[in-house]
Amino acid sequence: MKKILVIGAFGQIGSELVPALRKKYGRDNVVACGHMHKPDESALNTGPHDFFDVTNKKALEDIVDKYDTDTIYHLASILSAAGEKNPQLAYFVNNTGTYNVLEVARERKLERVMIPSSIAVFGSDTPRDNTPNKTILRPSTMYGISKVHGEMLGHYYFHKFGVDVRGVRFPGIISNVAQPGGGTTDYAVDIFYYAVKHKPYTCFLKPDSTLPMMYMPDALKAIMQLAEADGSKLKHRTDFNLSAFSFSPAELAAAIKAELPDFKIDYKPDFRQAIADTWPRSIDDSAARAEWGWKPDYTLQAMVKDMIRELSKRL
Ligand code: AKB
Repeated sequence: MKKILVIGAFGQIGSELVPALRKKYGRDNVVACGHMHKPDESALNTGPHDFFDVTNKKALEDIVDKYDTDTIYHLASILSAAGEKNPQLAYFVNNTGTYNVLEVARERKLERVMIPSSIAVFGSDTPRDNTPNKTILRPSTMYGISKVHGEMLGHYYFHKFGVDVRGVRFPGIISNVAQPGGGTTDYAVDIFYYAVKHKPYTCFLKPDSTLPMMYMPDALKAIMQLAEADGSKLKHRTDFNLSAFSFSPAELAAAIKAELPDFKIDYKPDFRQAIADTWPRSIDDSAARAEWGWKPDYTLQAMVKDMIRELSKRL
C-alpha cells in the first residue's frame, strides 16, 4: 500500500488534494504536512498530520522515515506576487525545498515524487497564445525562476538517478475551499467571495487581462491521473502544459453577472498586472492529452455555477 506525504498540505491545493488522496488510498496512508499554514482543529482531525520545514533536510528525512513514505506530493511554494515582495525568501523556500525533496527521494529510493510547476515558467519572450509545451522559458518573477529550476532539476534527477519525478504546469486555480495566498491569479477566487456576499469587487488586474485558469476538481484530477500514469508512455516528465479555459476579469464578471445580476466590478491594476502581462493567454496541452489522457471536465460557465452554489451554502 502506498504511503503518501503531502508537503504544503494546508495550502490552496493541499487542502483539497489530501481528502481526495485519502479517499483513493485510505485515510491513514496519506500524511498531511504543513509548516506556515496552521489549519483549524477540524482539518487536523481528518487523518495523520505533522509539521516541519521543508528547507530543513534533516527534518524532511525524519518525517519521510517516520511515516515509511514511498510517494511525496511537494506543494509548498511561495507564489508569484508574494515572491516579488520577498524574492530572497521565495528563492530559498522554493529552490531549497525542491532540492531537499529530490535529494531525499534519491537517497531513500522513493517510488514517486510529484512537483507541480506553473504557467509562471513562461515570460514575455514566450508566445502568449496556444503556448506550446516546448518553448522559451525566461520568466520575470522569482517564483517563475524557481519553477523552471524545479522542472529542470526534476528532469535531471530522473535521467541521472532514476527518481520518478512528475509535474504539471498549473494555470490559475479556482476553488471554494481554501483561498490562495500571494498569487497573480488570486482575483479569480476573491471575486466570488464578494459576489456571493453581494459586495462590489475591485480587481487588481485590467478588464482585458486574459489568463489560463482551471477549476480545482480538474486540477486534482490532473495531478492524481499523472501520478498513476504508465511511466513508459511519458515523453515529458516535470513540465506538462495543462489547459481548461481562459478568461479575462471582464469575462469572468459577465459570467458571474449572468448568475447574480446585481454584481458590480471596477478595476485598479497594481504590480500584479506586470506579472500577468508576461503570462500566456491560452495553453497548448496536447502533450498531456496524448501521453496520459488529460481532459478537463469543467467549462467556465460550469465552474462559475458550482462556485456560486458552494460558496452560497457556506457564507
Ligand atoms: C500564481 O498566480 O502565482 C499561481 C500560479 C499561476 O502558479 N496561481
